[in-house]
Amino acid sequence: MSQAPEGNSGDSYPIRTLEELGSRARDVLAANDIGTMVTAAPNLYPHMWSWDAAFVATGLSTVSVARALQELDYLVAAQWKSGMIPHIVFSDVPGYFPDVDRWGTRGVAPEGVQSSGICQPPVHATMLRRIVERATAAGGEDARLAEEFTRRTLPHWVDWHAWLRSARGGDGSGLLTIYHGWESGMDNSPRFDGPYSRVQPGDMEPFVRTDTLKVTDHSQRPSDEEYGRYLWLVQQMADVGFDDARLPAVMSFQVRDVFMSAIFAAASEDLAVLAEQFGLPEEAPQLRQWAREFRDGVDATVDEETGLARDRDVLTGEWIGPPTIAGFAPLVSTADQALLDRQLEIFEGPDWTGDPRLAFPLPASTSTTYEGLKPRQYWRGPVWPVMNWYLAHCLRRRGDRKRYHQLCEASLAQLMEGHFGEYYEPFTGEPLGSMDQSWTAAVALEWLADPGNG
Ligand code: 2M8
Repeated sequence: MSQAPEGNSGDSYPIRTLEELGSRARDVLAANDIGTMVTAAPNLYPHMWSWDAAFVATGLSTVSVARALQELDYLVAAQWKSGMIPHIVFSDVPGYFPDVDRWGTRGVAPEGVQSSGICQPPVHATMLRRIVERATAAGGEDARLAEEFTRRTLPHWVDWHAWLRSARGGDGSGLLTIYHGWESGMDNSPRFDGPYSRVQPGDMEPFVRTDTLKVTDHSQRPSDEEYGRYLWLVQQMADVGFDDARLPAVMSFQVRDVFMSAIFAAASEDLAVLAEQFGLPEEAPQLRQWAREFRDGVDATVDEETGLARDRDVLTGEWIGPPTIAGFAPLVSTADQALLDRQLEIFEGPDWTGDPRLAFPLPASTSTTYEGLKPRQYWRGPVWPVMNWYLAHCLRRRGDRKRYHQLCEASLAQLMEGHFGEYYEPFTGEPLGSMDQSWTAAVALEWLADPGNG
């Protein structure tokens, strides 16, 4: 890449040493820290996002365990009475759409909390366990703070999982249902093309997007038509006061999300471990039961032919076909060794990280041989650093340090270009979307703290 992307001075790129990468990553997190929260990105996303905050916290814990815990504390303080942790906790910084007014959650969210009315993938317990392990290994004040925090907040994380299980996963399928693509975190993935094609926006307030003012190459963001559907779903929820019990009857988008379900299974297991360790052992059997139920639910979605896990459209009963990174959900949660082996073979094969055209052997958000691949567009093709680290973390937890280390080397090589992009073009390695994205900086710190070769 010869030119720095918009908004960056570009005079000191790329980065030359790993020390410099670490120091820049810490600078990014410090610059995005507005005191109460580390915003997801400086310009495009000036608020706290639920799963971003969990990844940001684990990255921050390499610098300061106290600051990492503060991040999770701020998020958990926004928990709704139902147990839901909202996908956005708004700061007072203007400029993001849809804002809290458009969400219409005032009076529904807890007093004093400004939030959206949907959720995001529950990576929190997994990241908290990682922070606790780091703090325990460090000992002293870090260990004390982590223990105090975990004992104090455990009931909240358990309520969060209980809400997911009852409001979104109580139908016996072992899969969580989402009512908006934003809940998956993979907003415009081709996973959702079928379900979104059946969402017909009705009358609603006109709106002006702000994301396309910030990412001026609009081909890197979802289309206006997609945004119309996103806003319509927000309105459908607001019309029933975000009442969980009424959503199944009114929502025109309902998908059993296989990747979120795998995250839930893995995080329920992590939460059980924390519960046993920090004073809530009576919750552990229930959490382990949910872990098994959702692990089995995820395994049961695997397509014999492709070897990939699949979402299901609740409203049509159809399986969802496109080969996206969500197809690797079993890498996160399965206990079936034969399935794991098959998934790893596909993961390293020519449709994924073994595609010789790739700039770095890292998984794209959509298979690079898929005819619908859009290599520059958001969740339709680019490589997402946060996903690389999360999948590698899951492999490391299984004892696979070799693959963790390989993914680490490729990821660090990619990140040396120095902009901490939100996502990257798979074939050229060009950073795209927002620059100085917090979770990208956070996972850079994680890779540097444990390259997996020790
Ligand atoms: C993206 O999503 C938001 C909506 O939630 C957006 O496009 O405005 C997604 O990549 C999501 O996964 C992420 O949490 C969020 C903030 O980084 O941005």
